[in-house]
Amino acid sequence: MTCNSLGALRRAGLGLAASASMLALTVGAASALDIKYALEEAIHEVQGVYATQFKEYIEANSDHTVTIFPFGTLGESADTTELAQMGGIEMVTASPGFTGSLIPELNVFNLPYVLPEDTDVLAEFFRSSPTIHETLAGRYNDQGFEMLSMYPEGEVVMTTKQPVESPDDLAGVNFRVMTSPILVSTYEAFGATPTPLPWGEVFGALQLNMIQGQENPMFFVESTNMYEVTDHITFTGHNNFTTAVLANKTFFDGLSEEDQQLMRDAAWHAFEYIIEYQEGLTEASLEMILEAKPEMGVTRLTDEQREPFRQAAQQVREVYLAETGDAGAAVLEGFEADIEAARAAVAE
Ligand code: 6CS
Repeated sequence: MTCNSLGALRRAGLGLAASASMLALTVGAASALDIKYALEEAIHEVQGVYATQFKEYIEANSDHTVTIFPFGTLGESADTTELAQMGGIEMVTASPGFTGSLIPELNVFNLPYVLPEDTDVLAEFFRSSPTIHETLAGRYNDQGFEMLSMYPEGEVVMTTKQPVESPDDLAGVNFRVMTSPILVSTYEAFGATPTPLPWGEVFGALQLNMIQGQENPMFFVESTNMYEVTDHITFTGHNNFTTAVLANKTFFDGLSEEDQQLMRDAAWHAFEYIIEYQEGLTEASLEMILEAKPEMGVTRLTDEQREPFRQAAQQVREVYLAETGDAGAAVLEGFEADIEAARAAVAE
């Protein structure tokens, strides 16, 4: 555990609480639990809305409680993921944009132009994909996590200081990416100078012009006021933001079968809620941005304009395959087959 994580534990007064809850599990006590659950976002943002649904379901259907720690209260994503892995907290939301560094095959979510754009197909894919629920769930197990859910958070858009219509427009742009290395490869291939940073440093770096661009779903661009420090939004259609809801595996394995099922039911309940919650969210968030800043530029790339970005995506796919070998190739193949199956199911 890093000093940061230990510091975060101490700041939140969790050291003793964590050991006590682990001890209760080891001696098999059936007493009510308090499940500590850390997020990468604020309580009113998508991860917070999901977590609130999860908490309400658990608390309505058991004596257990869930305490949510929104972004910042226990540190950055790397800190909270490590806390959950070590058992200092029981649950965490951890996005492949960060955890792709820990589990290389998760970078499949970060590959441009792989996930479907149709939101019904996308939801069905996350609901039913064996590659997610079996193969990748197993990779999370190897790292000490039980994967309870993965869900999309919205189409990723670029926000920049200058308009972007082609990779040439990204030349010389220091573009912030999350810390998974494949995102560095992506923005290199897109023509920018990628700069991996934890979330907490992004607003200041844009304000100081140390970076000139970043990517995120529209709701997040609005809720974190990214539009105050960038002037153009570009819809490139290259990805949808994915996140994962994870429980510490030792904690989860120590639960009764009934409580394990309760956790899974709560996760599915929150999944369906968050899919519905996001209907129209991108458009509503864009409207709010344009109300606050009417001069914000908005570009939707045409198919023709997307083409060079799509071609660049091929390079990134090669990097992913070189870095993940046969295991990564199987995940990508499974992913594409599952997307096709979701497309067929939605078309029925
Ligand atoms: O860009 C990021 O780092 C953040 N983006 C979202 C949508 N959620 C959390 C993450 O830290």
